[in-house]
Amino acid sequence: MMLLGSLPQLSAFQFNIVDNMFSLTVATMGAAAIFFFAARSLVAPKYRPALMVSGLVVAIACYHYFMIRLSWQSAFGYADGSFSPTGKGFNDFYRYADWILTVPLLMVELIAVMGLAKEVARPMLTKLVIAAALMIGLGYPGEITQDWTTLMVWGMLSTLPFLYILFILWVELGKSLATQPPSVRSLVSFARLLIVATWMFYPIAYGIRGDSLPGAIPGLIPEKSGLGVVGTQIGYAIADITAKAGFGLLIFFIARAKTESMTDEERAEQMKAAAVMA
Ligand code: RET
Repeated sequence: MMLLGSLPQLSAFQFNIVDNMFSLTVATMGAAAIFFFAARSLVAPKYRPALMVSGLVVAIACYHYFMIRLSWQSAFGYADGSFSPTGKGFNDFYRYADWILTVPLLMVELIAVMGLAKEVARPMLTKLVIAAALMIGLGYPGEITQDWTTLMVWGMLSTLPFLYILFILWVELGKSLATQPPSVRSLVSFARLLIVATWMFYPIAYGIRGDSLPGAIPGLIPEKSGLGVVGTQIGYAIADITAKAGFGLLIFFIARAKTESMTDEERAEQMKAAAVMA
């Protein structure tokens, strides 16, 4: 929760663009959830858990963005052409609660669709999940502070596990690329690239929040201009749509391509195994 009174006054445009962005995000996440759950039947049983997890990620985000939007609307009140803080604050906790659930699930999604051997997948997933929890937990105190030094210290601490995650994905998962069928190799490598590219936006959005902090970002974001708060919220929302719904779609394409490259015998065998389990 941001400290009371720390939010800047916003113009109607600034308030509405964030409010509309949250609304768009709720709709996108909800629609993506329906799609991923329904699309399970289009892929081989082996890849269905990956789609199930994609659906859960966007369903969790749909709920959280709904709550984030409600909190945004109660944090500001309209009077005389602009939106002033009501004093109720804007609850950032929803976002961190969302990440702590969804980031590990995104890792599960990626590893599940790769279909790696258990001996390779388990330790990699354990490392990724622990690092993700540390990254998010360490970032939170900086997100809610009103002090630059605190923001920078926690931000930097959180960046360490972040870099570790990028390293594991790039190097260790890179090695596993060779085990993927040639038809999906470029899709899997694109998924890895999408993670690295979209995840970079999070620390950037975190840093530009500074206009509610003394001094803000000199020459870039003036104090109390609203630019930092608005930029951070829009940045996180765009990054979340790409990292959850966009990434999930890519996982679906990979699962579909792998299903299509299976021989008829392999497919029949998996169907039989799935029927036995059901
Ligand atoms: C924080 C704090 C500042 C330093 C870093 C951060 C990284 C956050 C990331 C979040 C990713 C979230 C995703 C959610 C989608 O479901 C915590 C902002 C490095 C990378 C992918």
